[in-house]
Amino acid sequence: MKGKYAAFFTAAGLILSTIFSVSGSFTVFAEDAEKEKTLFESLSNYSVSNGGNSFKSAEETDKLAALRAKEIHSLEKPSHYRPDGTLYSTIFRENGLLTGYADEIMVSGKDTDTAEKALEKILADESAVKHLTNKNYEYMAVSLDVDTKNTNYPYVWVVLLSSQFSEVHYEIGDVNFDFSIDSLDATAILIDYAKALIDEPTEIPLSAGDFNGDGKIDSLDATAILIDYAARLLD
Ligand SMILES: [Ca+2]
Ligand SMILES: [Ca+2]
Repeated sequence: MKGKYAAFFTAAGLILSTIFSVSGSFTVFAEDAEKEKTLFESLSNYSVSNGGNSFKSAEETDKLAALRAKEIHSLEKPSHYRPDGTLYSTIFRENGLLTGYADEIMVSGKDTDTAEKALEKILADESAVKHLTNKNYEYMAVSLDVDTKNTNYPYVWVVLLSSQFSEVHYEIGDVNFDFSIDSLDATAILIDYAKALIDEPTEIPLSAGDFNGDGKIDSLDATAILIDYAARLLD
């Protein structure tokens, strides 16, 4: 599942939004919520008109899109890779959602302040359009994050597409998500750690692989998992 169709644009125009409501750690701007709704409907209509699904929305995936938009703003430049170095799709597992297919469309820049402008950029992107009409995707979540202090890209739009999902709970250490913590997880951690050492993209989110809780994933986590696993075998 690739998502390499990032689009970055320049121009000018900032909009001040009014604070609408605050739920949990999210500040929702009324004006932004309207824009998200507009883009959601436009993309869903586009999909239906071109043989794709009429998208459903879900609170669970809406939350993930909002998280991703914030994450993108925390980076030096927009990326489908998360701050922990893993691809966007790990946000599903990390938040206890299991889904067969997922994709992320991202639009960011100085001029993408309206749903219409975001739509135009998305529809100009062939691979984004291909994903929009892919029948594997049933759910769509749209999030706009505005950070006026970010002069390079104050506007970040994230469109998360996913298939049917179910809620799951993974224990820390179960990095291959098979509901068991064993030598397979230790091996996966070592492979991921080796990739990190040579600056290759990693696959295990920190939330899943930091078994010893020291804030990083390395061979110590693999060792700790093996010791824990061996102790359980001997019990
Ligand atoms: Ca496992
Ligand atoms: Ca660790």
